[in-house]
Amino acid sequence: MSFFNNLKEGLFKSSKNLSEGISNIFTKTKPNDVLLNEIEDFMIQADFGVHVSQKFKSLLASKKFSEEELKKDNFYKIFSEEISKILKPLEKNIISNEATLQTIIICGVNGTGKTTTIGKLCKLFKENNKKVVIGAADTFRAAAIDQLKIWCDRNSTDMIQSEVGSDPASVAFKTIEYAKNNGKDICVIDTAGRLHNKKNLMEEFAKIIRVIKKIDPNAPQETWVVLDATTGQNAITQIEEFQKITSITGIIMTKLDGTAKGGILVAVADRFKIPIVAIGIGEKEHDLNQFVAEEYSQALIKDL
Ligand SMILES: Nc1nc2c(ncn2[C@@H]2O[C@H](COP(=O)(O)OP(=O)(O)OP(=O)(O)O)[C@@H](O)[C@H]2O)c(=O)[nH]1
Ligand SMILES: [Mg+2]
Repeated sequence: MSFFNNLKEGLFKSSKNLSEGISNIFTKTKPNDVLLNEIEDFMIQADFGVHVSQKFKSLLASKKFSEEELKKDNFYKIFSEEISKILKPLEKNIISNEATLQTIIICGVNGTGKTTTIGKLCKLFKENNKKVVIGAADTFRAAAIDQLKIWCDRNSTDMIQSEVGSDPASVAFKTIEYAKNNGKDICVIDTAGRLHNKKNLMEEFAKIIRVIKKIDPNAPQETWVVLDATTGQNAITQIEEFQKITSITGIIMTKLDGTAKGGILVAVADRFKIPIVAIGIGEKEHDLNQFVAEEYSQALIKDL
């Protein structure tokens, strides 16, 4: 299956909902201002956020597209081109070409898909001949460590762990130490899902960042936040809270296969201008795609 078909299939709900909704708007001829308002409302419902929706409406209004130009098929083209313009500058490669050890911390609130994403990353890194070690710094639950271990074993990837309840910062430290001593290219640290409004948990996250600098002053080279697309606009608050602790260098949005509202990625991109690394479109190990703006923009609204 081609990358594009895979993406389209993964984004099925999002694109079906968007395309159908837009299609319904275009069923009757109506004055352009009514049409534009309906498009704006629809985009807000699809989680593109107020700002992007209004901006798009103004653009359509200012360009004075003729009724002919605003026919459904042509609209799809205009729409995906504009969305792509927002997303394009934010494309970021999952695999970096840096020669030095890259430590990637994965953060995010409970259940967004952090551990699963790390599992998928293991596979991808391995396919790209990267030497990887994973740190199980979610020490709260034994199940969390076991879950990560399964993914690592499946991809013959080393994993550093400690007892349940031990200090996550110390696991992170040991993982980087191991990476340095064993010539690894990439070190990925899994962290516990934390409610972004729980102060002590956020402080603990800050501690991980502080402690790893003792072994590598430039670490973490990357801090990627994993967001669950089905939580909608709440993703905005989550980023704001994590950004108070450290600078977020990449976004991975998961569960885009399970939502009818793929617009949230565009809302987040427009608001924060944080690079987008990858998108999750399923629970299996191959369900992680490098983020490509144009393909995402097209898959979001293509005729099915
Ligand atoms: N449909 C779908 N499910 C996903 C995706 N990514 C993760 N999941 C599922 O989401 C659930 C939670 O995933 P985890 O990886 O355990 O999430 P987590 O962020 O590590 O959770 P905590 O460690 O408890 O905070 C699991 O059932 C995953 O299979 C995705 O892209 N699509
Ligand atoms: Mg987890």
